[in-house]
Amino acid sequence: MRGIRRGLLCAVLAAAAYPAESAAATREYWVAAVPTRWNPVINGQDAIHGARYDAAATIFPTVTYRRYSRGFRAPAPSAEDTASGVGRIPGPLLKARVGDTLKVHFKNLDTLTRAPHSMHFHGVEYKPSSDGSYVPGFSGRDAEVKVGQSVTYTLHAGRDSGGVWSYHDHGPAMEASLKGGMYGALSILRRGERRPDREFVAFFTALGGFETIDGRAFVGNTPVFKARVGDVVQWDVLSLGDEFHTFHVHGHRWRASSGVTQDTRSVGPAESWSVRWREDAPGTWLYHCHVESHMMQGMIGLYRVSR
Ligand SMILES: [Cu+2]
Repeated sequence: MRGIRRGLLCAVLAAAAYPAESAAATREYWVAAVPTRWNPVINGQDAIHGARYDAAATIFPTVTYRRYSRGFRAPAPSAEDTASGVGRIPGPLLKARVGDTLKVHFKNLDTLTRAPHSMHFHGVEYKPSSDGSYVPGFSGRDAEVKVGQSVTYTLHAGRDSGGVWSYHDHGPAMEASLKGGMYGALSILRRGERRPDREFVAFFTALGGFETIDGRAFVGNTPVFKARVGDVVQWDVLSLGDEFHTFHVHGHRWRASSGVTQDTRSVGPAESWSVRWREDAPGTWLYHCHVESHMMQGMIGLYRVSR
């Protein structure tokens, strides 16, 4: 009897922690703005062209979003914290399904610049008090969270919210924050849509004097995305900043919503989209921005498909 009760209790707790994918749920995240030191060229080289970079010249202090456990008790382990596998740019990948309510608790721990910060989310429904955008004389504390303070943004994944969206600082220091990597992705499944076997976040931005994917420049520093033949893979492609990029993957094609087959698609500032395919091409492939100067300045990486 005790065993059965304990089993039931476990089932109830598991259901609370991991709501069924089909039922509308409230999903809570704890995210803080935290200082870090970032190196876009962490291995010190552009492997394709043989150029070397001195870490003293490429490392810089910055502030990024970091995932925390419930109640901001502790930073999340890095495996949960990073969307890309290469570090804290972009910030944590927030996930939801159409119909869900998201409660994102944000705390400003920026002891580096001590600027007020915020989180502003694309693609979802919210009241102005969860907009997170600084408008002098109009916006509230959601738009300028001071160091040591926190707010909660309440967002709803509406019927038209399915897809991938960016979130970013929209406080008074927004321009510097975006240049420093304070952004992340929000991935929302449509009704009845299954989660892919692999989800890759590729965030295209200029950062620290380089053209970066997920804050890193050049093969060997940018994420090495991995899949197996048969996997349904989803690429979440996003961009912020001042430039347009063209996402290209070697050896693969996908069907655009227009019905046209593509192997390259552009993404501009604050645009975002995802593509899916079932993997059938084993090998080591390149993915990159096809704006040539961007590719030369770092926007290129590896995609490994095993059998
Ligand atoms: Cu580009």
